[in-house]
Amino acid sequence: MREIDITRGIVENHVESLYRSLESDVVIVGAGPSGLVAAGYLAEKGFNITILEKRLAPGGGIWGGGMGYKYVIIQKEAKDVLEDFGIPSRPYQDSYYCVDSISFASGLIFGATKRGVNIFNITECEDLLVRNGRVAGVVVNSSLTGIAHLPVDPLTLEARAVVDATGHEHDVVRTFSEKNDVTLNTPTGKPVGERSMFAETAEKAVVTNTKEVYPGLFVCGMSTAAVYGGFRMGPIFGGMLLSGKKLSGLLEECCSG
Ligand code: 48F
Repeated sequence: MREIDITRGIVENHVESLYRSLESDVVIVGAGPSGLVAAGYLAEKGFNITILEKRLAPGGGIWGGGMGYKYVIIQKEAKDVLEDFGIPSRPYQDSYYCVDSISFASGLIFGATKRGVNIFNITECEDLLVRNGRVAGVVVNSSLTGIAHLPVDPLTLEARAVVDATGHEHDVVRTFSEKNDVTLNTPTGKPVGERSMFAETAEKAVVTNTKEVYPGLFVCGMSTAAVYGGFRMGPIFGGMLLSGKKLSGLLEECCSG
């Protein structure tokens, strides 16, 4: 056993992965439930999909369930998505299912990667690439660079579409709006800001507001609430799954044209 063979295997495969993502059909920023679902459905249709996740573990806000109690609730309308990803659930009352957050997170992550989604963890999207009034890619860096405040320049990946799936942070849209004199497709032209809890309305709005917020830039999941002024909903996740599914349809159209 030679140690450098282990190193060579890691380096060669990582670089090959990075090459594959240099020109993606879609780059999704954030590996929470909405981003993973959209990515999985699109990869299944043969699109080249990259996800960037700044933390060590993909899964976003799933792992903690509600206040660390490990189950989450899903409405029956989203049960198909659980089935498509092979995630077990048990019925709860008439219209809900209860899902163990550990099997939920791991099922979505494995479901996305086995369909060919290229997930880069510990990788942060710090800016966008914009050409002629259209978002054309992402500017990325190691999350460790940001944590250590090191003056290290980023790299760039091109994509036909970019998605802000960064949850409450709406990091991509917020940075884009702060840095550029742009008018977003929102009531104010800027991110409107998230509102307090009102689960039923919030869940519907997450799906309705899954859309293109600027040419080439889409929002899904909880970032739609921050961008379009939606309510928060807590640990009910059907809206996240349905948002990801809707987004996959929108992007399929966008990337097929
Ligand atoms: O927040 P998150 O799980 O996104 P989501 O799909 O789901 C929201 C729910 O988890 C929950 C909820 C349901 O009722 O309200 O909050 O909308 O995952 C977002 C992911 O994006 C990553 C972050 O670490 C998290 O894993 N992220 C945020 N900013 C960046 C990023 C960035 N600039 N670059 C890369 N990853």
